[in-house]
Amino acid sequence: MTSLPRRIAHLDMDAFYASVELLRYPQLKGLPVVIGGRRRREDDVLNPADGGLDRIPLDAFPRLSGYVGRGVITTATYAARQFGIGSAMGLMKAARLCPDAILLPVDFEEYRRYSRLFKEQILAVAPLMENRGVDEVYIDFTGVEGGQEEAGLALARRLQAAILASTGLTCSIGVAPNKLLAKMASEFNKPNGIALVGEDDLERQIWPLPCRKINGIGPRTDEKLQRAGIRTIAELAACDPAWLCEQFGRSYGQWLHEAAHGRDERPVSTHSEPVSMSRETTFGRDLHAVQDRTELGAVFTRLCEQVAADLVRKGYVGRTIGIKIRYDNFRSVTRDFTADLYMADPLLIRQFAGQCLKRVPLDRRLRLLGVRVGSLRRADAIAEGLPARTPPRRSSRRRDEEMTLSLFPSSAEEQPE
Ligand code: DCP
Ligand code: MG
Repeated sequence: MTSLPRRIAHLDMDAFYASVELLRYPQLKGLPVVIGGRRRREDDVLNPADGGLDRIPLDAFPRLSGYVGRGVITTATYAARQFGIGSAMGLMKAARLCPDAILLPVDFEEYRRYSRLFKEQILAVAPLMENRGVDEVYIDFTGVEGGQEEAGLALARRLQAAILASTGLTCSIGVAPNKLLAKMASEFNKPNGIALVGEDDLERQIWPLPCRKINGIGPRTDEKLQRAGIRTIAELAACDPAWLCEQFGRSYGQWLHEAAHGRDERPVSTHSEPVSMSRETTFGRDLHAVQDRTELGAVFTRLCEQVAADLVRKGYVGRTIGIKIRYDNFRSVTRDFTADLYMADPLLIRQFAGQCLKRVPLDRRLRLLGVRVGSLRRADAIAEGLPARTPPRRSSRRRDEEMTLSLFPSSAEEQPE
């Protein structure tokens, strides 16, 4: 039996939330539109009693101009991106860049409906699909009928056509020998594009890219690499693996080396398990760790309780506890700690998250706080509190802290809300 070459596709919808909105309001096609913020009174016009959404005149749509508030953009149409607007940007900043852009509120239910629709189309053709979130999936083309034709191009075209026909939405697809390269490739010809990356294309197509383009290299690693003069994937590939292990720890160091050489053996997993669960909140006003200690502590505790409840409801335990904060200057930092036991208990999560918080500077005011629990396992597979088999790993640079104190008062001391 000859084994077929591995062909893995990564498919990602184009400007997903915005494109779904444009299906309702086709008169906005080609215009700068951003999706974000809560529903406001100005948005009421967008739901006329007679349902004629496509007849709402352009000048009835709310604009970014004069926006005051703390909302953040989830996504923007490609026309809006030309003004420098993009995901995660504050709406007030976007309003300065393009005051005439149309601002629509988010409608998650509708996006989830379209998410199910486009994934059904893929599953009808290629059953080996891994869900990666609301608008992206990996698909194993290897053994699918027609999956090897033109190195995957033919099947990618068929999928694009099927999704367009059933949803009216476009997507971009990358096909490569593995998930790592496919994920990068799907961005190459966005929107509505297909890109093929073969093993021989590594040097020409992948190596010139900045390290950040590797899914798994975050801003902190990138910063550290840049400080060492490593900007491109080619430069990363040329690094001595021993040096990478020294700098980033053994397993991540080795992974960096493999990734830079385009190597990735991960299978496409059809029963995709959640990787982490998190809760975050943007405050109504920026809070200070000292002046607003009680309020922050209460929010922090509530977030831990919410994540814990999510874990219990979905039947998971986790052992990597992390926090995310965003300062008033929009800089974000994250910290995490991997414990040697799995947990779903709000007090335990609170304690570990509190330790993480101690490792970030808290002299600036905060606009956002988040709590995440990762390294998940199904609770029924691992009794809670049971030590993990692998030794604890700590991603912090400070390895000398004791897991005892938490920064904010623990929930036991807190006033009921
Ligand atoms: N999203 C969000 N907040 C972010 C990033 C994304 O709410 N910081 C949401 C809105 C996006 C969707 O997730 O529509 C998918 O994210 P993508 O990164 O795939 O972005 P888009 O699909 O919008 O655009 P692209 O065409 O670049 O994929
Ligand atoms: Mg997308």
